[in-house]
Amino acid sequence: MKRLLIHCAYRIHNRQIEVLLIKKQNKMKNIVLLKYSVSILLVLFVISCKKDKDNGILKEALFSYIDDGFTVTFTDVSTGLSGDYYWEFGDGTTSSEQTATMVHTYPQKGRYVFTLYRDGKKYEASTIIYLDKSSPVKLDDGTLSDWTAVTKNVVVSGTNGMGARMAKYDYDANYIYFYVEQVGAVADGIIMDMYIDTDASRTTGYQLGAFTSMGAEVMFEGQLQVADKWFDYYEYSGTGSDWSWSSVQANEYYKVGAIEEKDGKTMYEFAISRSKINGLTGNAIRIGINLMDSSWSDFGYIPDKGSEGFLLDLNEQ
Ligand SMILES: [Ca+2]
Ligand SMILES: [Ca+2]
Repeated sequence: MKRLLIHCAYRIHNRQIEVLLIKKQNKMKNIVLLKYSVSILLVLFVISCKKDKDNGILKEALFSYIDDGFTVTFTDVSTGLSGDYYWEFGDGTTSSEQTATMVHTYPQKGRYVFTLYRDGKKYEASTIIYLDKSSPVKLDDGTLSDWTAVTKNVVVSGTNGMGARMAKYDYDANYIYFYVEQVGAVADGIIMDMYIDTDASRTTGYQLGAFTSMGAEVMFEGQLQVADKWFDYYEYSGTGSDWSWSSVQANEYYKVGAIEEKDGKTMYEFAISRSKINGLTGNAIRIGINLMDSSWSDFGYIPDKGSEGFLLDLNEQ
């Protein structure tokens, strides 16, 4: 079977969308697969697997969908079709309900292949959906007030946290979100080293002195609160406590949201992409943040220096 493979990348609502278009030329049948991580209120349109012209009238199956956590609303927007509906959700369940809008709640996080069939399965459209819990955090809303809704993964630094005050963490299918609070002004130029134990195992990765039960596979170093932001991505390439990190080149692996100065403190939010950083699609990670002043001297720790790092469960429902 001869196939034409076109692989292209689109930016839609700042989401990375990869589209695989496979044309089975001998059957004049097109299969379109959209591969992406979805998030709340991201509307996507999936085009048909078969497109016909009948007396000059275009006929194709087409749907859009919006997900909110594990609940997905599918809307039929097919062209030129009047026949029956058959909904295959990809979690082992189907529906033959004759409706143009279908709401379905998936049982858990995961990857699902959804297919809408029309006209006795003569026409179909299909897509892969990645689902995870939703997050209230938005990086494009110009405020940090969205973090008041994050109450679960809150880490408050104590005396051994020095100039650090607190962090909050959250995540969805696309990103892990971070909120950091530290004393001082943006102009102080505080530098962050953020260590991530991606397999939540002390026995693998860099053995930190500051966070006793962390073996970090990944480190980010940079300044996200300043105008000229940088945030370099490294993976551990040594053994034990050797300081040996390899720089990793990746595109758009982080993004920064609001930054505020208030009451002698600097607060800011950012996110790292789960799909672009190795090891972030597992069950849990440990996070340890070491802040340094502009002379690279210790400035703060989240959680406190000497603790085990913060275990972020990535399996919340
Ligand atoms: Ca925000
Ligand atoms: Ca590890």
